[in-house]
Amino acid sequence: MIKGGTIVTADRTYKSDILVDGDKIIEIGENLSGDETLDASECYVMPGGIDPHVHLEMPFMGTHSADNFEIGTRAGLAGGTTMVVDFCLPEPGQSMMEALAIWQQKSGAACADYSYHMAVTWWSEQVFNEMQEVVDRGINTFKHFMAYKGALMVDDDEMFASFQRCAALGAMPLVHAENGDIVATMQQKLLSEGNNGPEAHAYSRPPEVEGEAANRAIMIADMAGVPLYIVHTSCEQAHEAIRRARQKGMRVYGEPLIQHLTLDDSEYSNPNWDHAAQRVMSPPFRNKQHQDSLWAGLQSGSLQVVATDHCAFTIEQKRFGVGDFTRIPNGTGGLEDRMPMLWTTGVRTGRLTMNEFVAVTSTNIAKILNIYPKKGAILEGADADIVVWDPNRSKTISASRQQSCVEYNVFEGKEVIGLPRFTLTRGKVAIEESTIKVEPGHGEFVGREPNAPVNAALSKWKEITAPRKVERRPDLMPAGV
Ligand code: DUC
Ligand code: ZN
Ligand code: ZN
Repeated sequence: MIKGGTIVTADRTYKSDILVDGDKIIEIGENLSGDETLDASECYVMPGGIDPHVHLEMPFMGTHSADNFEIGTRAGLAGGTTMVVDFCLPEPGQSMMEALAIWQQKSGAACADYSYHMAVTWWSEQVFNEMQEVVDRGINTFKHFMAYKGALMVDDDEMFASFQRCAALGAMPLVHAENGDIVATMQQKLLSEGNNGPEAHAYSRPPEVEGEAANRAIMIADMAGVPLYIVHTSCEQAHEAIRRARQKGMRVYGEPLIQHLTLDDSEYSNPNWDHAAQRVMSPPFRNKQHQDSLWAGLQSGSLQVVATDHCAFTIEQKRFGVGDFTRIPNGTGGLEDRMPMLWTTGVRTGRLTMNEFVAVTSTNIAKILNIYPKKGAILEGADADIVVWDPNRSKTISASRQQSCVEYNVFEGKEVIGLPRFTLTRGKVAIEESTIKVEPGHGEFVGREPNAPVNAALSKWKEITAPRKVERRPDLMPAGV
């Protein structure tokens, strides 16, 4: 029994106790009794966080991200996140089913529940057919990289084909929106001019390349009649495209990262190469104007979700890029810090209400990914993924005390106020203040059903269907042709 707390959901705040049996919430009410009591006095009791965007042990840029599923999910739990969604990445030419088997193996030691998005990294009849099988296995989202030319990137024709396939399957495409051709050109120009440091990473990926790609993906999704989810929305140009599309009635979702909300591009001017390289991720950190735009989007609802893109690399891995910024593995951590950082910089400053905090860290994500109310809810029958949040507990973020295995933290030195007192994963207490009680292997795969087709409402554009050939009068044909 979770006793004496104030329940905060995406739409209500009220005092009540919660009774958990096995892995479910079985009763919500006053004066309940149970065999074991967790004291939630002075605390908010919220649905556990869901991070819809992480890369655990991901093969990428000649190496693999350092935190595996066990470490990553433990870091999540320590910060109040009870579920993660990773990206299954088939190599171009590789079967989706083969890649899925590898990801299933990797996630076996997860401490908390997880799911996958499937990446479309190449296109063929085989991929077209396998997408059905992927949906049958409980994966209803397909990721497309518009950047990383020569590696993961897909072209517009491949995206259009894949988006149409998603529409037919009730699945939703996701895009990493950056114009990969332009990034590659700018990278080469910068290198040829002697700009080889980590600051050039940001110069090669300005907001315009993200805005262009976001607009393009939205138009292609519109033509395919499918909803669209734009991952790591980092700038006003991409946010503007999302706002405009939503105003037209299109179901387009945007996902700012906690890093983009709270860290800016001055990090790349740090005289210490390691400091700057550790912050190299794509898209790069932006200036204050873009950060304000992202906060405004969360407040107004034009952006729906806060994620991390957790993709941690060690100092040694980052140093692969000394002398050539294009070889710095792209990625930063954040899984443990997302909820405390967003509470501190969002709720405590008055930018977000507590209910909005729950929406953007959990409930909206569960709804968009079609796992609500199993996840993302404090309701009888929901999974007991619960965070008992102590708004008065504080700490200074430090790599020396983090769960991630890398030696640094991009939020180093930041003071956060608001931390879990308890984190429960499907009924098990995984975190009790600073004590970690998680069990590797406790996490389970969460299958996600396809969505009901909503194509009709999405687009005014209609493909011309037969008869499409205009019959010409022979007497009006140009003579002699
Ligand atoms: N961006 C990153 O920074 N890392 C992982 C992949 C990505 O798109
Ligand atoms: Zn990405
Ligand atoms: Zn990512």
